[in-house]
Amino acid sequence: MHDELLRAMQQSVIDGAPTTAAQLAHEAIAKQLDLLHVITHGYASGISFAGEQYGCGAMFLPDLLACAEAMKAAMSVLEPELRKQGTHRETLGRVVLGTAKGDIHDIGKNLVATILAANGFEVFDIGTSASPEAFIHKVREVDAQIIGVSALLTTTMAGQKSVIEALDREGLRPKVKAIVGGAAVTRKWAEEIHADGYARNAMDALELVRSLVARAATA
Ligand code: B1M
Repeated sequence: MHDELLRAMQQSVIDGAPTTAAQLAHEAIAKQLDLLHVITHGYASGISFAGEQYGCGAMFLPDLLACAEAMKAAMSVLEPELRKQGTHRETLGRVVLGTAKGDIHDIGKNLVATILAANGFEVFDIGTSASPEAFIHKVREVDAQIIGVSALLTTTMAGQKSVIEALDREGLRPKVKAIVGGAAVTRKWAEEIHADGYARNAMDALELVRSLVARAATA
């Protein structure tokens, strides 16, 4: 599907070119392309390549920052459109979402938030580097059914465990279900920390949240 456009999107991220990245996003909307496909095979593929280059020392942190800026510029065009394309108008459930303490990565978490919101869930995004206390506070405030903790760094995965331990300590489970995800996270890790579910990407997160909420309703 539109290979040339996808390649241009990848390149705009690798080049750290926010204006081009945003222009290409507008082009995708105008052409009525599948925006999730565009994000995954265009921009996210570009940022993964940049991450690999950074990982092997061929790119430095300022370069990676520029790549992230370009990706964010594209996402700021695409995310409102994805929300608009959402079909559900009634609220299916409330989800508190954040990135684990010490972790500032938010591109993937924001995409998960957008997909959930576009599909009928009320999402309370508490941002990045969120402490277990912040998660607990928000869950109580909005009476959420689901809590989602994203982690991109191996060092901040422990923050997911801390949130789950805090939920248990506060007696909020099993009423509140905890899900985890992020590049560093595996299903095995999710099981190890007794999460209620693991999702590999934003669409999997949507299916997982749907099934957890449905199961809770019939329990
Ligand atoms: Co960072 N970074 N970074 N970084 N960065 C990684 C994660 C790294 C793998 C790069 C590398 O070395 N190859 C590496 C981590 C190594 C490790 O721990 N294993 C790394 C590092 C080391 C760092 C710093 C420590 C670098 C430094 O300062 N020396 C630093 C950390 C700062 C901190 O957090 N305290 C840092 C900083 C940055 C930038 C600021 C430059 C930027 C972030 C900008 C931002 O997010 N606002 C950045 C970026 C862009 C990356 C990479 C290249 C791309 C991440 C991304 O946005 N991917 C990343 C390499 C990589 O992942 N390949 C890397 C696109 C996004 C759509 O995918 O986030 O995976 P992702 O989300 C997916 C799924 O994972 C899933 O759904 C999403 C959509 O499908 N998902 C969930 C995510 N959260 C979920 C939650 C769920 C369910 C599914 O339920 C709750």
